[in-house]
Amino acid sequence: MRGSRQMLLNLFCILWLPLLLMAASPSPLASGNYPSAPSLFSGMYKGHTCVGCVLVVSVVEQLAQWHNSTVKAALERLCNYIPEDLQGFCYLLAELYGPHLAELIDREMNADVVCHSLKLCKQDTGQPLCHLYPPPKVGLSTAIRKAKRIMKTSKDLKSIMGFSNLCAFPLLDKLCEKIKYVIRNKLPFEDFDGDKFSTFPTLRGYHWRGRDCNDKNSTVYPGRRPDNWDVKSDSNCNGIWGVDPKDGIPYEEKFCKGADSRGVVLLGDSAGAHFHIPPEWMTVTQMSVKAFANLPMAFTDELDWPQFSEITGFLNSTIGGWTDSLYLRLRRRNRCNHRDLQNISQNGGSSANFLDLIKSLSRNQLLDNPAIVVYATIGNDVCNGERDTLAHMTTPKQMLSNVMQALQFLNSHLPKGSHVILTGLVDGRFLWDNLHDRYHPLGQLNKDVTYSQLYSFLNCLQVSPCSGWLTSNETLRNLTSERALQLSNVLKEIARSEKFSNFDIFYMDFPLRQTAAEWRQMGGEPWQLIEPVDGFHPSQIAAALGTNITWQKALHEWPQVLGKENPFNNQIEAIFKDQGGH
Ligand SMILES: [Ca+2]
Ligand SMILES: [Ca+2]
Repeated sequence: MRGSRQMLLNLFCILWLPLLLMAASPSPLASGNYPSAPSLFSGMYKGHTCVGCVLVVSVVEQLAQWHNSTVKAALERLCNYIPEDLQGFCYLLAELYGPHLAELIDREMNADVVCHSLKLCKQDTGQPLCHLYPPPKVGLSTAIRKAKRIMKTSKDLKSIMGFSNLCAFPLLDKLCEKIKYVIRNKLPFEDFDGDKFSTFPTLRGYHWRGRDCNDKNSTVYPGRRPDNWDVKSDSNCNGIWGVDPKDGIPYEEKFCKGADSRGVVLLGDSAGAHFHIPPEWMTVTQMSVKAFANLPMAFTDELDWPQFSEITGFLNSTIGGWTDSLYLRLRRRNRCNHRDLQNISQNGGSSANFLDLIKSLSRNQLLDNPAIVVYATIGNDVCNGERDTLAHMTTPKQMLSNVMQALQFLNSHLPKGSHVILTGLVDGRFLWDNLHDRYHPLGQLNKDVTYSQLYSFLNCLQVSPCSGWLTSNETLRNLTSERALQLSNVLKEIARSEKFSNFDIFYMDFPLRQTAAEWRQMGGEPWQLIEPVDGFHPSQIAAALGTNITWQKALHEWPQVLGKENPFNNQIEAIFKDQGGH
């Protein structure tokens, strides 16, 4: 079972990425028409392909430099670091691009020049040539022309397009359909009883929602009120069931009746899902087999790590920092809440696309416990990669309409006695202010790539996660923050004035300023609160510190949200220790 699951996982990695890229495009998935293979390299994929190429070529170049080896040896070294089942794919790419790469890099062409000459980076008419590194002395376009002359024959490169067409293979087409379904609906890939909870970790499985404890019965899942006090079996997966032989009282009744049990649900974006690209993947001085061991898991979790996140994290962090979360604190407060978590987030989540995302919520108004829903789109309503970024931001009017629709949906799906916390948008000026002159992981070996360079490269390609904040244009950064503040005020006003029958509603600012202040007091530096690879997302440290700030605020200002402290926690732990795992 384990072996076959592992193989499945690896297979996914190969299929997942191209499909995910397609899903990121606004139209094709919605209409059900998938772009044909060549179009993977047109439109919006083009920019990402260029970033991917520059990244990989940089790593290969730096590996050769660091180990004083040939480019061919560096490519082989890179493929050897990658988990075994994926190596075939790596060698295939190496075979395809290796000779060209070697030829170009040996002539001291940098990654920008190499990727332009391989046509994986393209210049749009009337647009500038995009580059990450400082241009070569002869000038970028001259260097690219020269490189193109060196490798006149590029026809064999066309076969790379075949990769995106893997789904045409008869054995893989069913799997591809299933993956598309998972990507589209944000529901677990492996869920035999269809209750939206899974026993499989990734592919929207239990890293995202509490682990199912019986995947053959759709009435057994985390978060429900216990069926007949769980006398015979555990119907809500909190590990508590059976009857106390001393007095004949069911344990659920004894310990959890009237205990104010509740779950936690996050409606969030990439920050809430905890987007993270391990810096070890692109720092040649730290590269090893061990550094890439988590690659299949990371890919099949969409490069998110919800299991360590601020709201729903439940496993000890393996990506630096530590794990602290609203869920862990609620569980500590009341052990009956065990496993009652749902992380309904997606990279790029905004008030508009939440309306679709929210449909994957699992909560039964009649059978389940109330929930605390955290609504947190902290940036995407003002963040986009467009050149006229201001014109593509959510307006306060749209925000009001989007949030109200989401709240109405929640009111018709949440059990009575639930709570909703609206989180304000972040002030992203923090990013430029703290990072722009620091070196990116790719620039550390040769001191040649700063965040400011990375940001302009991404802006040039129109794939920046946020061209309003990740820019040297101070006026634009201020305007973006101004809009973010206006949108936060919409949320604040909704929390103040709107009433719903099944939940009460609260507002809190995104606690970045307090997080930074606390981190300084602990002796840390502000840049450590930002993800090193993307230079955009909150880091593991920021997430864990944020939990405490949110918790303290709730404890002092709205304690009813957190429920009572369960006096039986120790007794429950003592009796059901073995079931306490996640
Ligand atoms: Ca299930
Ligand atoms: Ca139970």
